[in-house]
Amino acid sequence: MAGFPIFASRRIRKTPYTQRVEASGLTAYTTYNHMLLPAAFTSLAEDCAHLKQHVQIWDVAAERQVELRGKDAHKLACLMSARDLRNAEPGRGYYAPLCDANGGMINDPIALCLAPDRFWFSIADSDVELWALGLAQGMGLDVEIHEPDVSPLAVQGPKAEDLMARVFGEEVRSIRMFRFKTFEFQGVEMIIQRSGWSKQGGFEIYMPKFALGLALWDRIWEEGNTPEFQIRAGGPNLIERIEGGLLSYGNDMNRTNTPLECRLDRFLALDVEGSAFLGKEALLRQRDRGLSQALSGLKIAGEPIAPLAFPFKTRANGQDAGIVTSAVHSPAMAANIGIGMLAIEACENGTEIKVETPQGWRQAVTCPLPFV
Ligand code: THG
Repeated sequence: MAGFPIFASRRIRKTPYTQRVEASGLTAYTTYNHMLLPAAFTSLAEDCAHLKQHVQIWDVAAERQVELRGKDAHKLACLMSARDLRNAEPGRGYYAPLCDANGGMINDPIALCLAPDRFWFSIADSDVELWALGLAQGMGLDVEIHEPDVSPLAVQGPKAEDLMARVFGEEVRSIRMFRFKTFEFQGVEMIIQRSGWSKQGGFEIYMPKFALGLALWDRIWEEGNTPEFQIRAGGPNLIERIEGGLLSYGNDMNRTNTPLECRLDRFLALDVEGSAFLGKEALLRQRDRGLSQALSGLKIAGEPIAPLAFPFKTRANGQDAGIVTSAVHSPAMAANIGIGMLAIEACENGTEIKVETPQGWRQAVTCPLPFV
């Protein structure tokens, strides 16, 4: 696969942090919600090793917020979310699969309850704002929907809490998982949540003013650029997130998949009496019928594979056995690890399949997620 440059344009939005990211050794971008998202700095493997030891600052402004506000905001949030938000509490975030009427996944955001009549969906890569606008218009709901000027900046890694306490005060330590509190930076209030798309711990700052981005970055950098913290710029890391079994919408699943196929059962309000979200009936029917495919982990034999050209084809017993949606070599596990949407028979732990990698057909064996 040749790599071709992508021309910059107004349709691929810069973030408040782009200048700093590009001055911090960025080597690869991806795009997400029509915005730049840093994908690699030194190398995936070195970025991953550093993330597990120290602390990193991540430009995740591309995790855009879709705000629902007004009389019917809660009603619309509950309709859109397959996770039960009927008793959502202000100050809490909820990992919330969103489905269409057939149970197909629209997105898998974190839903933040800001107030009883105000929600943010902190979205993965699909146009949730348009989906929400269409639903509200079609149903005649009284709700304002927009994408606010909010650009998350993540601080991730085992030293994240100590660094954040230096910048925002000891109070940040009291934030529990997925909860958030409001803090002030240069006179501007911002939400800080204990969250982030890694398993190494950390926080996300919902920075609410584009023009303040560089000052916030610089303040964190100044505090973190010491032998104690050894801060580096980073981003969601392909190796670390596959090891941890974090799913990537658009890669591991899309609207042709249901959250049951994605093994997200524990986040679904299927057995909650009175829940009435879009896709509920379809998901109940699929659960009764049984799945024909599902996400599974897998280990791929041989030399390190290139994380390119997804999806990979698979075969088992001379038949198509589904696709590998993401895969990479993990130095820590000394193995090629991946995630696949595989035929249900192949999902049984220990099933041997064949996988077509960029370096040819390889032997692979399925295993549960997460890997670590
Ligand atoms: N943070 C914020 N917004 C986001 C993401 C984020 N938007 C895009 C994307 N990431 C949304 N998708 C996910 C997917 C998984 C998780 C969070 C967001 C996640 N999952 C944990 C897991 O699966 O182990 C735990 C979920 C739970 O226990 O509730 O963290 O990262 N702001």
